[in-house]
Amino acid sequence: MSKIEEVKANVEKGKTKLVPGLVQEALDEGSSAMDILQAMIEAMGVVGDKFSSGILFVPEMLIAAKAMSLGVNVLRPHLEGGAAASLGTCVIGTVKGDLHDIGKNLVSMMVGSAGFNMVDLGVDVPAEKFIQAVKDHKDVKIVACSGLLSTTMPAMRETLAAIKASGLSGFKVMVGGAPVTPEFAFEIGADAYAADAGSAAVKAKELALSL
Ligand code: B1M
Repeated sequence: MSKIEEVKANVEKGKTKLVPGLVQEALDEGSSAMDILQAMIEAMGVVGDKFSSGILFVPEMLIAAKAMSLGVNVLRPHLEGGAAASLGTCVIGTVKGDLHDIGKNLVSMMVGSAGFNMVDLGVDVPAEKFIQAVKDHKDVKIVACSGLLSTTMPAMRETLAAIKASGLSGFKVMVGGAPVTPEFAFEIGADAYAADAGSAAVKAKELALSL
């Protein structure tokens, strides 16, 4: 089994003590940070499928998520681009009712690397908190909303409606997350949709430069 396959297998099993060391060993062997990240994302896909099939339960999902987060911490310096922050501020959060944060954290890391100051509101973020953050921070150019549950897509819609109703301007809104589609993004009035963290960074930069 290659080191990357070991990383994947141990994220799936939620081996929190082993994963950081294996990620480091994979890097030391010359694997790219993006390939290791991709393997961990695939592992979470397997965990999700096993959850859907009733083979795994919430505690196992939680521990696999913890293992992945620890692995991402090891990758972080290799993924971050280190651009001088000059594109403005990006407010990011996972919408109300939704506790998933791994994808949001990856998006935050990549968008930050593209040159934004990140204001991360965390998970389960109500619309008012997004709005308050725009008011509280200077130079907000992007509001980024993540959602992983089909049941929290209405919260994403409500968040965008509340932002629009607030009358605040001078920034663009980007949405993403597994159940979100470009069609849904368009329907709820988002300025952009991104499928993954890398394209979110590209999109955020494009949006900020278009303002
Ligand atoms: Co949850 N969960 N979960 N879960 N969980 C999913 C999402 C699920 C698909 C599993 C399944 O059934 N197959 C399913 C949702 C089904 C649906 O809605 N259609 C599900 C469910 C049902 C639930 C609970 C309801 C389970 C329960 O309690 N009965 C519950 C809900 C809790 C809540 O939020 N209120 C729940 C809980 C949890 C844990 C807390 C145990 C844990 C999360 C821990 C954490 O995040 N710290 C968890 C996990 C780990 C998962 C899976 C297994 C993995 C998610 C993940 O981290 N993926 C997930 C199954 C899966 O994804 N296949 C599942 C890796 C991550 C890198 O990918 O988050 O998709 P992702 O992010 C990507 C893109 O989506 C995109 O870029 C990222 C990186 O490339 N992206 C954006 C994300 N945000 C973006 C924003 C952007 C742009 C792109 O712009 C702003």
